[in-house]
Amino acid sequence: MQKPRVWNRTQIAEIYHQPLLELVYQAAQIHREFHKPSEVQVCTLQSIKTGGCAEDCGYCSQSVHHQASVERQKLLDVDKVLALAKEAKAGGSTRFCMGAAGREVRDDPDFERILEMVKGVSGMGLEVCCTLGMLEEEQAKKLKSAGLYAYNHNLDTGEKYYSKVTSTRSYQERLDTIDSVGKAGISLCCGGILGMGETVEDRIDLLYTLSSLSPAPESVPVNALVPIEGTPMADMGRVDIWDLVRMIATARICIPTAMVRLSAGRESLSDLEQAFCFMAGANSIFSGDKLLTTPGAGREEDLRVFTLLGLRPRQPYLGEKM
Ligand code: SAM
Ligand code: DTB
Ligand code: SF4
Repeated sequence: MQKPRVWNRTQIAEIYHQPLLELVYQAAQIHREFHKPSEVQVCTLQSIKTGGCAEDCGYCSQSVHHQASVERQKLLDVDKVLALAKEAKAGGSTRFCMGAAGREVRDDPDFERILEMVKGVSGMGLEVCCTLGMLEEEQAKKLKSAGLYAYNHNLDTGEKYYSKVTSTRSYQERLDTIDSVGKAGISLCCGGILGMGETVEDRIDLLYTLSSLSPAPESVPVNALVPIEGTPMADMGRVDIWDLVRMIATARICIPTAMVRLSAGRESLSDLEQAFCFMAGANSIFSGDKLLTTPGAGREEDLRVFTLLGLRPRQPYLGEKM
């Protein structure tokens, strides 16, 4: 297996702009070198605290600055979350990702409760991931001790476009949290969103930043914007499928060891479009009928696509503890 290499921005742009089929072919080759091409990791996403967020991320249904009709939900109970994780495991998921609305983690009883959730879910032999906003190194260490496997903290887009997406936090703050996650020895899940009005240059900037992170992200979610009524991005059209394929393929080539997760927006892709994304190196999905606040494709539908394309869910590799 080739060692992952370091790319400069020009090289990433050259990869991205290759003739499409050449790009997909190259990505498929790298995919086969670093991963089993028929295996897809199935993950479950669970919102553990919903809505009422003080940040103003333009795509998000959970911000108090927007008028999206999302019902607020305080932090769920530990037992409820553990029951949902058990269900997810029984349904074939090997990773359970808990998402909470909010700018940052605070040292309060809610955080203690989240630590309990992490302990419980990791005790089930599931990879446990959290996305809770900004995090200090000490908090990251506590999550690590509780058994956290990965932390999701997206850069969303390139640095230059970031202020058009969110005004209440900076790119540097995102990078600082990413740094704390790395220092605590937690693997990083970090990616972005396509279709927020950004240019190809912004996407290449994002890929360059992601591929330069050290350690490299273990997982790179590629989201296609789900336009949500009441948010400033409600009227953005659907992102071009070939842009999505190019992004996935370039991420696969430049960060070959990462799980490239075909995330939000998958539910509106046709079988053919999803097939192209898997061909281009996507090897993970969120399964089930709900993402955080928007509908998912549904487990039956996911299984149908897997059968159609000859894909199989990746087996858990973490030790069974329960
Ligand atoms: N509050 C935390 C934070 O901002 O990091 C975690 C939750 S946030 C909802 C997780 C990620 O979901 C965002 O960084 C964004 O990339 C993605 N996301 C949220 N809403 C989306 C949408 N409407 N379409 C596509 N991706 C979305
Ligand atoms: C990520 O990059 N995508 C997931 C996960 N990380 C947390 C979130 C998608 C959210 C889609 C919009 C919603 O359901 O509210
Ligand atoms: Fe809040 Fe996260 Fe939504 Fe931004 S993406 S508004 S921080 S929940």
